[in-house]
Amino acid sequence: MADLIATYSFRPRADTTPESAAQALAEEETTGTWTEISTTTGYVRRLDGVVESVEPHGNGYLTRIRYPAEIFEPGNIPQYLSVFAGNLFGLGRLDAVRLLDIDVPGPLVAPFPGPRFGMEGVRRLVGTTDRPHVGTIIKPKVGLTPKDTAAVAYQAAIGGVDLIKDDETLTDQAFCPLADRVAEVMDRLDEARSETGHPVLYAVNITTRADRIRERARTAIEHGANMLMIDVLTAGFDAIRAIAEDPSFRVPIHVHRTMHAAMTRNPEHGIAMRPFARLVRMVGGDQLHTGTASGKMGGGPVEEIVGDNRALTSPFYGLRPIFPVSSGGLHPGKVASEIAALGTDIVLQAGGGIHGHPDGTAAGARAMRQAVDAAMQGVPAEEYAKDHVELARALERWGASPGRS
Ligand code: CAP
Ligand code: MG
Repeated sequence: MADLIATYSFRPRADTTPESAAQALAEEETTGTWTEISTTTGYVRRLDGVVESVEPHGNGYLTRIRYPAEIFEPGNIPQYLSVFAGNLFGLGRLDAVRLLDIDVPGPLVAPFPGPRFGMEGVRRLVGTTDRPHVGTIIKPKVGLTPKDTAAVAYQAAIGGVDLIKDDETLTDQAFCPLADRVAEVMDRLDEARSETGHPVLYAVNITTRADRIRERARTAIEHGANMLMIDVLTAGFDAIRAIAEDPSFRVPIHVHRTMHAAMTRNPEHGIAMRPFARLVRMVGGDQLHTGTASGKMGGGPVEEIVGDNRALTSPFYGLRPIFPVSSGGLHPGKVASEIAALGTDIVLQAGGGIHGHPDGTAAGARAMRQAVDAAMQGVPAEEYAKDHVELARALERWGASPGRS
């Protein structure tokens, strides 16, 4: 079986050569420790990590570590992470180290369900072929009653969004019980669909303790949910897998990545988004936040996001391509630059950028759709706004600015 190759950037401690720093990493994550030991018998050596390469990279180095496939328990993602994203980050001989990517061999991908819907399946549910999907997040993040949540959802739906999601901190609090919220929202979305003919997905946030995630998914679906949302890094990758591989749940999964910036943001130390993107596709996420080219979050360089999105959409052991989600500080004036940078196989999500529209949520949703239509027709937003009042009002408020918020 082919081995797993992990790529890291790193800076060795001043008194350590790059080669010995890389070797320390390989040993720590396989058969070694900080000193020679007498208990490592010969046959164990087949599990030694191997430093495949060390080369200069920026103001540090790049190394590729080969982890013998046998060291991994097939299908056990927590154990996979404990190897290629474990103790190494604390090793004293490295002043900084960042996991950039993982090349996972087929037999270690095979145990996972992969996406049940993927991008094409989600497009079929909404009835699109090639344009970006427009999503919104119910705002304020928390506090609205189920009925008021549903009223906001209705406005976004008649304005033309394809997706409405809970925010990442809304789950099943007393002020907005999940079952009531789902029932109210789905009723209002049915009402909107009878007026517009357009199906809208509502991703209800079922994030909860691991042993209750299935029960919560069942509650959501029993009350009419047509999409589920999970905060993957706070709930765990297996929370997604538990839903994706359960045949009784036949709705797509929207994956939020809150907490990621604690690991992804520092360009010198932590874990880049790409390994997370590959793992989310393996466990069965249908769409995943990967950042914006011009939003509010201090994301990495755009080419890194493009590469992360490619990890979601390129051929990967037959797993369906999944939808990248661009979200955070977006508004109609940023749609053209997002599409120019990230393409049209994308979900463009705006919370403040829809609910903050001067004429309200429905107008904000219409403005986002108009901005997408303009970009798809190659017409500058300012030009298109001349006969699309909602877009004009959004540009008056926020401008058409490609730069980050
Ligand atoms: C966006 C958002 C999303 C962020 C997450 C928020 O709201 O709902 O959680 O996009 O960041 O809470 O900020 P706004 P990322 O549209 O009002 O900014 O997508 O990078 O994971
Ligand atoms: Mg949010």
